[in-house]
Amino acid sequence: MVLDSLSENLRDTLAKVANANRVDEDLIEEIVREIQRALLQADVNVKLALQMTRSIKERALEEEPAAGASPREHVIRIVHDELVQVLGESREIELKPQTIMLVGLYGQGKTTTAGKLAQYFQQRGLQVGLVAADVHRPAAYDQLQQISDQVDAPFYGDKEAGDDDAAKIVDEGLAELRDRTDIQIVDTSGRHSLEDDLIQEMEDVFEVADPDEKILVIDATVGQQAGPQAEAFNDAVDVSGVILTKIDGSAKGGGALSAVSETGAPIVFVGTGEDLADIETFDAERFISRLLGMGDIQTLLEKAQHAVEDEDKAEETAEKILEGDFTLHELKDQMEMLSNMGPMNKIVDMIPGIGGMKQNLPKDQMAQSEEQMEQFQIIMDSMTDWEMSNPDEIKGSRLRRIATGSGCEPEDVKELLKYYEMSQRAIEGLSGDRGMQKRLMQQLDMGDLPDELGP
Ligand SMILES: Nc1nc2c(ncn2[C@@H]2O[C@H](COP(=O)(O)OP(=O)(O)OP(=O)(O)O)[C@@H](O)[C@H]2O)c(=O)[nH]1
Ligand SMILES: [Mg+2]
Repeated sequence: MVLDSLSENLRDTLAKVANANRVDEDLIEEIVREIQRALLQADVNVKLALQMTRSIKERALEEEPAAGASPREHVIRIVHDELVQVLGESREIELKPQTIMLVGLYGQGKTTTAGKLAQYFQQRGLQVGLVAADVHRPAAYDQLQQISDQVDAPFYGDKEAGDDDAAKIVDEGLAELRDRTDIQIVDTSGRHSLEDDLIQEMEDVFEVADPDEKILVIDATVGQQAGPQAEAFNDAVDVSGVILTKIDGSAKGGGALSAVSETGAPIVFVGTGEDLADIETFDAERFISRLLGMGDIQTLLEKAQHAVEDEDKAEETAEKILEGDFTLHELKDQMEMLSNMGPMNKIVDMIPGIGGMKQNLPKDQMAQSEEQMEQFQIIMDSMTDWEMSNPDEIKGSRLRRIATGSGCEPEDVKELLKYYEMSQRAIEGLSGDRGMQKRLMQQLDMGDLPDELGP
């Protein structure tokens, strides 16, 4: 994964959001601070990092979540959007016959990238030829020739070429390769800085080559400095795209990416290693999703969602019980919540705060077997809403109908009703205990006791 530490930091931050009980200003403050720190560590420009985190904060606190989105999903979505926006529009180099020229300063990865691109297009069914227009270093010729052997692509160059021969070689090379290949990639020489003679050489070569793409290759390890470099080249020769290389070996990749995006020059590929296969098209949306591990975050959110739903339901049930509203509905809710939790005598644990009171409950109640609980659930499924709310009215023909409907004996229905009554009595017993209630309310974070529960 590219930009490992930025990715890790952002993922950790978002995991915090996904696992949070509630999204409030404190949490937003905290995550915004952490995102800021992560961005600065990745060498993202201070101003840009501040702007972005301010925007995240504002949006997280002011915007309404989209329909169906939880507050946590909302925040994660905003962080994602803002990061994508920083990386700006992306551009894809078309898969079509064309001439591509690579330019850039010394040692940025041009020659390696020429080989990577050749392989990339070959794998997509296009014939590719390579032209060695770096006439200043004899070793450059050998390097590209070796790469062309490696990818089995036609190659044109002149080992004996002199310092002024770049345009001539490009002219000859393209004349030869355009007949035999779909895509011609021209590798040019680098310089230590963007001096007049480099600009002149680029312009001369562009003139004879008339390239479809003028691609600037920049080493991402320079971080933010990639911005001014892209700008200078763009001013001088109007590049059509940027390839950021060595994004694998740099903690500063975030700075390079954002700084280049700010210049408006679209990033078209990123180089992610020394191998010829280590190149990836650059799509801001996809890149950020991967950086943030959106798949992981999605899973986290789903898990957190379930936890909260259970929690909300438990709270709701406990609230109803405290208000003296304990019908078969509440009993069933509890049973369902517990269905994956093993022995059903844990049912009392589900009423938060009461778990410790188990010893006060009738022994019989604890003894109910799981099998019986399952049967109880089936019986309750055969009841109408009204019956669930009015268990005291279940008798006679009504009771027999429920038994038949759930495929059991009237005795079993009576068992359920007995179990319900016992549970209700136990809860009524607890309702008289104000200290117990208070602990319960605190545990549920429902504030003070409502009046009707006062002494
Ligand atoms: N880790 C890593 N190394 C890379 C990447 N791209 C290029 N390199 C390495 O960077 C070094 C320079 O690459 P070159 O392709 O020779 O660079 P260049 O721009 O052609 O250099 P000059 O022709 O001398 O101007 C080589 O050691 C490459 O292996 C990349 O994406 N990741
Ligand atoms: Mg080179």
